[in-house]
Amino acid sequence: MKDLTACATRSTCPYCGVGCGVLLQPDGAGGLTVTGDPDHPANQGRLCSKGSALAETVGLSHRLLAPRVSGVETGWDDALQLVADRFSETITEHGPDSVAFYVSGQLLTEDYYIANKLMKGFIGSANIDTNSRLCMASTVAGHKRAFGTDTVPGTYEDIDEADLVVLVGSNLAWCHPVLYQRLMAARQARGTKIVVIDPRRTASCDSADLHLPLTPGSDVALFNHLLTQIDARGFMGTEFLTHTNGFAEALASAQADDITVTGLDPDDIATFCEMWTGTEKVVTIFSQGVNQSTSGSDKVNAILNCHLATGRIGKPGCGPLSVTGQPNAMGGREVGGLANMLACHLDIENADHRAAVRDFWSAPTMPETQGLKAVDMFRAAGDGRIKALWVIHTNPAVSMPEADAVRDAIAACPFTVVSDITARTDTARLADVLLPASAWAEKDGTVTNSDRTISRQRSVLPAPSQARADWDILCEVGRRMGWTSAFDYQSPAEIFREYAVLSGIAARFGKDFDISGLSDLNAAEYDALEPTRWPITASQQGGRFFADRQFFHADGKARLLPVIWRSPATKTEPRYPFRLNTGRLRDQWHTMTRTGLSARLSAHLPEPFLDIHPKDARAGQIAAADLVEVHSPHGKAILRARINADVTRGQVFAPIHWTGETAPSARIDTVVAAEVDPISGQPESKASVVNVTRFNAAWYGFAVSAREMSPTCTYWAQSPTKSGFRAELAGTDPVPDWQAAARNLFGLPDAEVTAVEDAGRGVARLAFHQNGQLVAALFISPEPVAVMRDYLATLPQVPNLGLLSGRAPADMPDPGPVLCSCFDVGVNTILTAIETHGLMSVEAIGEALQAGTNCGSCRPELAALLASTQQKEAAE
Ligand SMILES: Nc1nc2c(c(=O)[nH]1)N[C@H]1C(S)=C(S)[C@@H](COP(=O)(O)OP(=O)(O)OC[C@H]3O[C@@H](n4cnc5c(=O)[nH]c(N)nc54)[C@H](O)[C@@H]3O)O[C@H]1N2
Ligand SMILES: Nc1nc2c(c(=O)[nH]1)N[C@H]1C(S)=C(S)[C@@H](COP(=O)(O)OP(=O)(O)OC[C@H]3O[C@@H](n4cnc5c(=O)[nH]c(N)nc54)[C@H](O)[C@@H]3O)O[C@H]1N2
Ligand code: SF4
Ligand SMILES: [Mo]
Repeated sequence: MKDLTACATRSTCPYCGVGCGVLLQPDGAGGLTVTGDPDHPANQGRLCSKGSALAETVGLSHRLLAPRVSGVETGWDDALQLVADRFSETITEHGPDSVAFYVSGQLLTEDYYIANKLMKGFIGSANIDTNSRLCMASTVAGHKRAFGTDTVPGTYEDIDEADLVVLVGSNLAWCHPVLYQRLMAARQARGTKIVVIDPRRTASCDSADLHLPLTPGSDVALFNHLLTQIDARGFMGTEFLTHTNGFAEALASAQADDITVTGLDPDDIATFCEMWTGTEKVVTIFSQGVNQSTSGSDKVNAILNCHLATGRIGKPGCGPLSVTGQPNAMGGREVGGLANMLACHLDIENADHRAAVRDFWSAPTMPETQGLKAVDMFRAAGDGRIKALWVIHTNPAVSMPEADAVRDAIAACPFTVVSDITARTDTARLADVLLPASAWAEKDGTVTNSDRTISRQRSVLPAPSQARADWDILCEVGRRMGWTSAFDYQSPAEIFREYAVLSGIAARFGKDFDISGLSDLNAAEYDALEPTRWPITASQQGGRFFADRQFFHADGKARLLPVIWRSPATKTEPRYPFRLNTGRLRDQWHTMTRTGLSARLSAHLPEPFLDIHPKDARAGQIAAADLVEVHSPHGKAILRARINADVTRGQVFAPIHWTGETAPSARIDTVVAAEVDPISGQPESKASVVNVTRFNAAWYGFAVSAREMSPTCTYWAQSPTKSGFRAELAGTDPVPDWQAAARNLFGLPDAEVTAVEDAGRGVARLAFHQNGQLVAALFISPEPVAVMRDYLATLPQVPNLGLLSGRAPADMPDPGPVLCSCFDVGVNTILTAIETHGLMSVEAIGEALQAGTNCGSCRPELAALLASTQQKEAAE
């Protein structure tokens, strides 16, 4: 094999906050080869399924290539002038707080710095918030309350060295897969114990020693109970506690709390407390099951209390570790992207901090109070207070709670600008001005991952057509609004240097974020910057916070917070008897604008679904593969029922990824209530109350096509396959002429058709051919369609005439849904191999089929499949 490292460019994966290093090698034809960077400290060469499939997402088929005003392509000059003029006019007429930016934890630090500088320093409003409000805000609030600033004390090496790792509200196996692989390696090497705290059984539970399926939202009660057990086991009175305040109050509050609200088995609780108190090296990893809650900040502090009470912080192998979601969620926190922060962890409401930043920027004005947080920002757009809005690198019409109201608010806003790489998003479709941004592999800048490591993202492909970098677009608008010198940057390196200097000023206020050691980087040094953990000063690089027991409150001490359990904001009632949990799938990234382009990634779970417990399904007369309607006071969604006991009774789970582009009736945030944590403003995305009823379809359909389809029926979900597209369909109205309907669906007015129809039974099967090749097929039935989908999905574009049975021929078995996306191995293939070859381990499956031997993301599922077949055998 050719040595890639010699000629490849080192960069960073644009998906999750693990921040894996990648080696990129352009193929000269617009494509790329992507491999893991063996020298990057985050991943040491590993990549997950999403990272491994990056090359499949860089094509230009969906790209936005020119600015559009009211849907019509224009040049940059007109578009930028319009944006600058409309923002300036709105500010003149209605004041700076009548405009807002809604940005993203996927922006590069340099983009983010400019957006923040423009809004807070020059426009003079703090109305810039970010999708990190939906993601990290509770952690930021919890860290600030406990430590005095938003410091992440843990590092990835702590995972390697821990003896107990507790995953709280984190499906690490699917959402931070390379960290999970690090955890698996540590477990192999030192027998690390793993506890998963999650109301739902997830892939991360497959290797756990203990799974605590607590009642949604009850984490505070569990960690409060742990604090009482820490006290009972005589940990208190240690020297470490002299470096903290608030212990007595926190303990009193913990003692007043009620562990029974967790609904957990008392023996399991006792086991957990024994494991936690009995192990010195404990790392508690937490994510959205903690943050996305109306008691998210309290959940964070309940966890931090236990680490502070035992001094298990600031030491190797110990500590709380909030894993960040987006590639630059951490960078955004550092750069002040949230409406309640200034750059470099300075506070907007502190007059001295404001003055320092204002002087540094030579800013004409500076807001004195916090701006609108995400939920309030879109409410203000909806009721007319925000009159000009710029959305950059995020898709709020899908990802915000009460998404229909958000969509309406964006549509109602008099002037909306959207910067994206594609026009095919729910939000981009609402824009007055749509600006083409250059994409990941075309951009230069930096990102910070979950353990404070700053890595370079390097451009290896030219920006196509008129696409421009986000920082560049923002600077142009700043200059056209009259602030010529403040936004006169030539390169990301120049922006980064300015930011590094500002961090040195922030450090004088006793702040932790200090990268002043990088203030003098020249262009070549910036280009060559190695992954580096902050702080980076003249005298210090990386290192560990709190090892010296110095915290960032004025008295230098950490604070334990008295917290007490509160139930989620919305309460179940007879009309809404279920609690809706939402989250992520292994192979999709958020609203799918990139991962959704990969046939391989889309094959893992190609359709939106709702997990429901078998007893609840039976009570609702919901059968396997039925469609269900999920209702709440805010909207409704239609999803495929998956009946299983991964969720407990009374709870249902749906993935977040489907949109108006891919499955319009399955936008799950339409039903999620916009209830927020009172301290962090983070929405409770995982605990809305809903009702679930069977969706009474008049007909169900399954279609495959060589070309993208244009479905119009009540329910549809379309995804790419290797040979075209597949779609699930359902409708409430009878269709009189299936042939005509199919021709519209496929855009095939003239193709040859073969049809088997039985109007009486409501069954129709149609195949369309052109030049002897199958181009499309449609299967209709009054019940959920039973055909071999994964076999049929391979057929378009090959000569085939005998497919209308919907069954694979005996010599071509149906592979089943893809489990290993790297080697395209389906569940049925794996099951057959397990049975015929008597395979007993994940390694044996790998040897037989290659499955699980590349990125390893599917290994938890392979293990689960093995376990289920072994259980079945034992029962027989
Ligand atoms: N494959 C993939 N990976 C991703 C992403 C992606 O889109 N796809 N997105 C990235 C981003 S931005 C983020 S923020 C992270 C999110 O990473 P995670 O937070 O790990 O992912 P989620 O699936 O949102 O939620 C985690 C778990 O919280 C559980 N949960 C729900 N309610 C509660 C509760 O009350 N208590 C507890 N303890 N648990 C609860 C859910 O059942 C779920 O399994 O993933 C990142 N990585
Ligand atoms: N119910 C529920 N809702 C949730 C969550 C949940 O768990 N449950 N999780 C929340 C969380 S944690 C998050 S982080 C959000 C994520 O939600 P979003 O941020 O809305 O989702 P993305 O799909 O990541 O949106 C990124 C957009 O940026 C575009 N883009 C890609 N590259 C570039 C670029 O270089 N420049 C520009 N300008 N645009 C680009 C993409 O095409 C896409 O449209 O969802 C939140 N919503
Ligand atoms: S774990 Fe996967 S998605 Fe996350 S940074 Fe690494 S390769 Fe990218
Ligand atoms: Mo996130």
